[in-house]
Amino acid sequence: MTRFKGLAFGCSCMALLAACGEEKAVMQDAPLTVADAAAFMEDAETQLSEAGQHLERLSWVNANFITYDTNMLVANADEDFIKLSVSLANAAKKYQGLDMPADLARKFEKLKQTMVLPAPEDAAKTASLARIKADLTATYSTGKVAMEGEEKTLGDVSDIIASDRTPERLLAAWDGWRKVSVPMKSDYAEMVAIANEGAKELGYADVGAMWRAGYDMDPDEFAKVADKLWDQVKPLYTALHCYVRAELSDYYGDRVVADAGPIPAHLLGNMWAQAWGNIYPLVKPETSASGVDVTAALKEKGYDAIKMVKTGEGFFSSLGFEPLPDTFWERSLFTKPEDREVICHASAWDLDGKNDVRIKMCTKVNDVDFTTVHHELGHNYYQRAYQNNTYLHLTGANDGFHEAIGDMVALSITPEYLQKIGLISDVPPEEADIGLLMKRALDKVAFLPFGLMVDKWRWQVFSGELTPENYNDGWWKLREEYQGIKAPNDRPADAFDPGAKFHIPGNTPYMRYFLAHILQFQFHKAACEQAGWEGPLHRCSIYGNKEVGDRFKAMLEMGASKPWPEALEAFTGSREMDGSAVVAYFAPLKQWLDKQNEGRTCGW
Ligand code: X8Z
Ligand code: ZN
Repeated sequence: MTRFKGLAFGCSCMALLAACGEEKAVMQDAPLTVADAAAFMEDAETQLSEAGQHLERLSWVNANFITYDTNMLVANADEDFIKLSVSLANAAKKYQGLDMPADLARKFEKLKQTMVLPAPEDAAKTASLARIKADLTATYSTGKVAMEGEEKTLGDVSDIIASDRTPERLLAAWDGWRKVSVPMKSDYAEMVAIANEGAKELGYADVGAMWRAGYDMDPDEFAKVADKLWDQVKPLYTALHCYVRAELSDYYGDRVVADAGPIPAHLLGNMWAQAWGNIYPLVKPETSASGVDVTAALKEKGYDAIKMVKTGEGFFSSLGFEPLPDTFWERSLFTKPEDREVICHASAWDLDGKNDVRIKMCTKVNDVDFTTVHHELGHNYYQRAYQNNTYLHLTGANDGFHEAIGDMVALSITPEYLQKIGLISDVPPEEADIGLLMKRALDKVAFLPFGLMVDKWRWQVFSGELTPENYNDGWWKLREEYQGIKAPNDRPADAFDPGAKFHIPGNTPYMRYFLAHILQFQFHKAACEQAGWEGPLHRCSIYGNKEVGDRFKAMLEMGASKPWPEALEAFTGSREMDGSAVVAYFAPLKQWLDKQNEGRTCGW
């Protein structure tokens, strides 16, 4: 936690802030200077840091112990944090028009972005916003599905979607989970209205524009960048979709999956059809030698949650990162407690802006969570690496970077690596490559349109293009347009299916994951080039490469102190996010898919 550093004007607490500005006006009546702006900013960062840490600790307790009281406590702390952020962002307006150094000007922009959802300067609306946020998260995280005579958790129904192959049971699990979000809809609409008012007060068209402003470029320009990235990878997705639809049609019959049009969403192995790796056994290439079954290997070698995390730590250590502190092991949550409600959705935390980093996961021993462990640790190593920056720079170069770090490392989990750490004994022959690539594509390529459409939906909600009565239809329109999937049944009039995805009630912007699924391949390709790797990208692992680790660390240490193109350039040599690394990585699979798809009509 950054402590109070002392200021030229000695104004450090919120109550004094207004008085301080007035004092200057009365005493000196002098125009505000850049030095004034810098002093204001330093003080603002100190206050935000202290309030932020308080909110973070309460949120940690709430996420580990969801009760009526912890929900209330977190709502109160959130309310205070929003009030502080809004008052600082509004107070900052008086420095507008000053000719500031670029760095300071950028901090003033960032000062308007410390809240995901801003409130207007109105105490009652701020309190409502904070209460709704806490309620939505709690409703999602404690949601249960009545199925087969018992109360199932999201973890239980997700397991069914992952492994069951009977369409009726899959549908019951899929549909059951979507009942949890029905009561969220009116609160969600109220929250959108309040937050939009807040965004307008800060000078944004709406909350969506505010989110798009977080990328060191014009918000409209960013929307175009996202579309351009999608255009680069769309042919690959379409080929995968075409092949998977044909395989599922063979398996389930064309009464369940037609060989044209969108795929029903309950058959893709994931509750949100966002990553399809779980249906690999149904669609795996027949000609391919058998690949690696990481879930089976983990189970066979007796891995538990802690061993999975230790293995992840080992990878980062091999790149030259310091081991995780003892407090990480003492304070993290690794498995689902039986005696209380927790937020099971995996997350990584930084409690003090220094070394008090933790993860919170309801880890299962399987390949998906093995990857998620690396994902979460990526956040923690990033947080530790940038700790020497000031408050507003204690984050990723952009939010996509933050989500890409651990994923980039996980791309180096190759068969050779698994053999090195003793998880498997034999590395599969080259003929297995198409299978390995297929498994990766099912997770990573299938994710791309989902990663894009979630915030396309929210942007439409925030702009007013979608009104509450159209929330659900608008969601499925985008699901079909981008992912080529459809709801497996008629959706009831009161359905609020977006709310059945954690990040909607949780208000976590989602474009970050789309960007991360582009960036992680860009990072991986650059890392492999730095390592002098000349083989196919999917066989490259940077495990143990300290030189690559040093360059990686240098990018991470920058945090958000520089516009993201500079961070990207520092590691990859490029200043643009670029989908061509995804295309290069999957090129052998694309060729194979195109061959399989010959004679098929692809698209939906
Ligand atoms: O939410 C996450 C992480 C935590 S930041 C587990 N992810 C997205 C999701 O689960 O929907 C990682 C991939 C996409
Ligand atoms: Zn993440």
